[in-house]
Amino acid sequence: MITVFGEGRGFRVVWLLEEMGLPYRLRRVDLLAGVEDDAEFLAINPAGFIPAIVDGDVTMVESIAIMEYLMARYGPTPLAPAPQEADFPLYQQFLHLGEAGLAASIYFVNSARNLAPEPERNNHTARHALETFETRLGLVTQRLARSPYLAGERFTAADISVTYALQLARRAVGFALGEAEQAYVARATSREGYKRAMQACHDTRAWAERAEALAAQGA
Ligand SMILES: N[C@@H](CCC(=O)N[C@@H](CS)C(=O)NCC(=O)O)C(=O)O
Repeated sequence: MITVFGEGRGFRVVWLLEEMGLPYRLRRVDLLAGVEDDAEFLAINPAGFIPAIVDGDVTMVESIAIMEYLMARYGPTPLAPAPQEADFPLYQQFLHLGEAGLAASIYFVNSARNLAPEPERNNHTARHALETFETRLGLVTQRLARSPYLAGERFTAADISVTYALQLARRAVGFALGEAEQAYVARATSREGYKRAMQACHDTRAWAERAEALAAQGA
């Protein structure tokens, strides 16, 4: 049985597991309360960040690497185009851009805007991180003008990676997505696998509801 430690980017892993129909257990990790006293989790990831997985004698961190591991070990799956398929290069590109270009950048914008002391909020690094997010998002927008999903005609794990990043941007910093990105997120999140993942991930669901309520107040 695969155990997923923590939501956050762990939502990507849960979504993938739901799409693949693999059994798993979700173990809550409360980052807000702090993980100092969570000895079981620290034994899995001494660096203290989420997500992590345990699968038999395999322990891993990094959401994209975990997804690649699961698809390689328990595939083949249509979520991962094979290297000889035409969709493969852009699949690889957007699978990684979803974390390295998008989520990692907006994560630090959130940290600056919502967690830093007031005088440190508007700083060079936070502005640079936002610009990085926006330039990478431009590649997503360009691609969506040509195909419904990032690798091509079919939904893949690259869409799980990028959809999570776009939701993070919207929920954490109120980033206004364009029409094409909004339609894309609606398309990806109408999947049954996404809905099951949202049912399983209580913290993510509560976070999404809070963000929607805040957005409605601002509207
Ligand atoms: N690149 C990593 C990012 C992991 C990450 O930063 N996770 C956040 C929550 S989603 C976290 O644990 N932050 C607390 C920390 O880094 O100590 C991944 O994709 O898994």
